[in-house]
Amino acid sequence: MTMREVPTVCRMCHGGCGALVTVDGDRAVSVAGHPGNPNNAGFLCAKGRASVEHAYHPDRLREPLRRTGPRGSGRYRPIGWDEALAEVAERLAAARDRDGARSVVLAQGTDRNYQEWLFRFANALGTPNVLGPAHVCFYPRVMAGILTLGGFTFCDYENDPEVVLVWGSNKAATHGDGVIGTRLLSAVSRGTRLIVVDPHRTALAARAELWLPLLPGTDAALGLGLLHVVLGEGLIDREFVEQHTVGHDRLADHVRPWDPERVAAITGVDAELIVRAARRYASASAAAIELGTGTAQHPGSFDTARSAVLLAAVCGNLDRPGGDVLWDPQAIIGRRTMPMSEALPPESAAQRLGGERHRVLSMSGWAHPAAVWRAVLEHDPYPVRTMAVFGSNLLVAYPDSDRVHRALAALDFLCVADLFLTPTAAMADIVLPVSGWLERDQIVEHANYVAARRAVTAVGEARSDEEILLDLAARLGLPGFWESARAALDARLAPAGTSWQELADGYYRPTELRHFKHRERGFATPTGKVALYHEGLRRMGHDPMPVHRPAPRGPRAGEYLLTSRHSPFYFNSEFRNVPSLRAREPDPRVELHPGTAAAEGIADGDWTLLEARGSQALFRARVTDAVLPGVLCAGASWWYPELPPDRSWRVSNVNRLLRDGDENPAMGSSLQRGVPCSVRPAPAELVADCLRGGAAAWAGELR
Ligand SMILES: Nc1nc2c(c(=O)[nH]1)N[C@H]1C(S)=C(S)[C@@H](COP(=O)(O)OP(=O)(O)OC[C@H]3O[C@@H](n4cnc5c(=O)[nH]c(N)nc54)[C@H](O)[C@@H]3O)O[C@H]1N2
Ligand SMILES: Nc1nc2c(c(=O)[nH]1)N[C@H]1C(S)=C(S)[C@@H](COP(=O)(O)OP(=O)(O)OC[C@H]3O[C@@H](n4cnc5c(=O)[nH]c(N)nc54)[C@H](O)[C@@H]3O)O[C@H]1N2
Ligand code: SF4
Ligand SMILES: [Mo]
Repeated sequence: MTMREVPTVCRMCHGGCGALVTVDGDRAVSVAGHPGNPNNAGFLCAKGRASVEHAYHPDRLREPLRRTGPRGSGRYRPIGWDEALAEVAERLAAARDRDGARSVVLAQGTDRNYQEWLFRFANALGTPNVLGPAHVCFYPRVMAGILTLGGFTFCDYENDPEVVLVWGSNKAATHGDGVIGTRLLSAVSRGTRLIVVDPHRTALAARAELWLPLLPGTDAALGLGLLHVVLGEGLIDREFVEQHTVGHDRLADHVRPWDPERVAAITGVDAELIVRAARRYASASAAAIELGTGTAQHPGSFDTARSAVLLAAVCGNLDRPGGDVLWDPQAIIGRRTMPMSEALPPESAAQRLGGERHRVLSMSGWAHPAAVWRAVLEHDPYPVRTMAVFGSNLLVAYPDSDRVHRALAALDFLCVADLFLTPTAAMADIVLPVSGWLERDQIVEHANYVAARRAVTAVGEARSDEEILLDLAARLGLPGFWESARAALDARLAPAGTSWQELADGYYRPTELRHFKHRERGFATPTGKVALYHEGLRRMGHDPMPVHRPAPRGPRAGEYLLTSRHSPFYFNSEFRNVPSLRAREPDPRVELHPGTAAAEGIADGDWTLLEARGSQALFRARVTDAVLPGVLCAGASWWYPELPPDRSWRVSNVNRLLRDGDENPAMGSSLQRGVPCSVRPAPAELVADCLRGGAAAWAGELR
């Protein structure tokens, strides 16, 4: 066989770097960054470089499995695809016939370019309940944009912003949501200046002109403070505000009480620094805002996102070259149209779990996890007994992991499609092996391009989520699907006048960047203008202007403010089992200030016990002055692939320390930032026992 090089798009994260895969026959040999891809220009991170190791990992699921022991025992036997899919289809149909389609919950984690397939399937089946982490991830931003200005914006790095406000984002390491951090960094090397808002002195903060080290969970107050300065000092784009916005005077009145001293007392950021940041942002010829999950995992999420959009609007940065540009998708059947939302009757959509309380989240199509667990455990407001999970490790992704565990244990039927037997998959009745990114043809749709991801290899009998959903749709007789995955690729591209073959040959189709679109057609809102004051939100029972929601309680003596961040070497809960990546960060880490370490008798590298809300978790201390005194920053989504049978999600899972209940009203974002938490050295026997997977861990010695 001959060696060949295939241009494709990496999906070890959802970043979307161009990749060149060297393939020997039907085996991928290596992956390199694609130098011709404008997004990453040859860059490939440590995760991307581990793609081949990940693809052929010995623990990859290679056949469908049926559970043979009690749930959670991890005992399975291989079965054929036909048997597996027949059973899943039968269980979904039986649940629909018995309790209605709404009693079936479909779950997906972070987006992997097949999310629209799951929504299409759910809508065709008739269930309003697709569960995902949208509310703590990307959607406060998405929905703040959609409601305020009729669309979602992204930073225009092609036209060199003078300033980028990096707000709760570690983009240089996380490359979130289709924007590769390298594009931001290269703008910085060309002269873009950074304002960074983060309790952690990240690599971006270290390069910033202004770093605002705020206390976790106080972003909404900062947003009000920035608006106070900008509106109070009249640092606005008057023409834009007059022609294209509604509610300026109400907003100005609303933020007047939020003077820098008041905001400084809440956020811990110097009043003087708040004023300088506001002036710097507002006086730039063009400025963009990169809003990350630092701001999203908190009851202030939607308020902060709204403040960011309002800042961009009043300063005239919307759709300006080098500003925040409204996304203008290509004409494919993609993110906007693929879900087939019109197929779900409005009376079904109105029954979405959590929708009554979190209306904006529900508008985006997502169910709320706390409401899902309640429906499973208490049948309130109606029973949920059946769940099918396509790529989500629920036991580590959501707050109150113990309740998630109880809910999974209580289901009549659980099916999990994954590449590995994760803690969540190990709870399933049927496990479906899915293909990794090197094994599937997929349309990649990001803000600035559409490209082809190419199948270059196969592993065992693994199938793509798209193929699985197509098969299930056929078995259930659902309308709106295609006869093959290949036919679907062509059909989805046809409205843009192209085909799968053409896209694969051409590889990369840039999305045309157009500025100042509102000058021709206004904004896609009911008034055609940007809603600074939002009447629709008020009618939904939510706040028409951003507010600050103080924490339920502050830290007591011996407590610190807990937050978390994503690791550069993992993707959420993935890759703890990939040796080259595990070697980079072998243990779960909590970062703490030298002052905190000294006060608690902790040295760098010690195992510590974090305790909050009555639960505990083990983390290894990393003592660093990069985090603020008084802050504990833990690694997110940790589990131990080496500890069967439950692959212990119980030992170092920061979400065991968090609860639902303190949520943003509009979006339902959970309180995961600034939670009072104690830290102390962990008893050596407990650590040894837990890391051996010993009796203590299983008996739940860690409460
Ligand atoms: N405390 C705390 N909690 C957090 C976060 C935090 O920062 N702190 N982050 C939150 C955020 S932003 C998010 S997005 C969520 C992430 O939550 P999830 O998206 O649920 O992330 P993972 O836990 O990594 O689970 C994803 C699973 O999908 C599998 N997988 C990968 N590719 C595919 C595929 O193509 N098909 C299928 N079927 N499976 C696949 C992986 O092996 C993995 O087991 O966690 C949230 N939870
Ligand atoms: N390598 C890697 N890349 C990833 C992921 C991963 O797990 N690993 N996950 C992917 C996913 S699903 C997402 S959503 C994106 C997330 O990408 P980012 O938005 O960059 O998310 P994080 O790195 O979790 O957190 C961003 C920053 O928020 C800071 N922070 C913590 N608490 C607060 C707070 O209260 N306020 C403010 N302002 N900042 C705070 C943290 O110190 C951190 O620097 O990354 C994606 N890319
Ligand atoms: S940033 Fe994401 S897409 Fe880019 S190489 Fe790393 S894992 Fe792949
Ligand atoms: Mo996310």
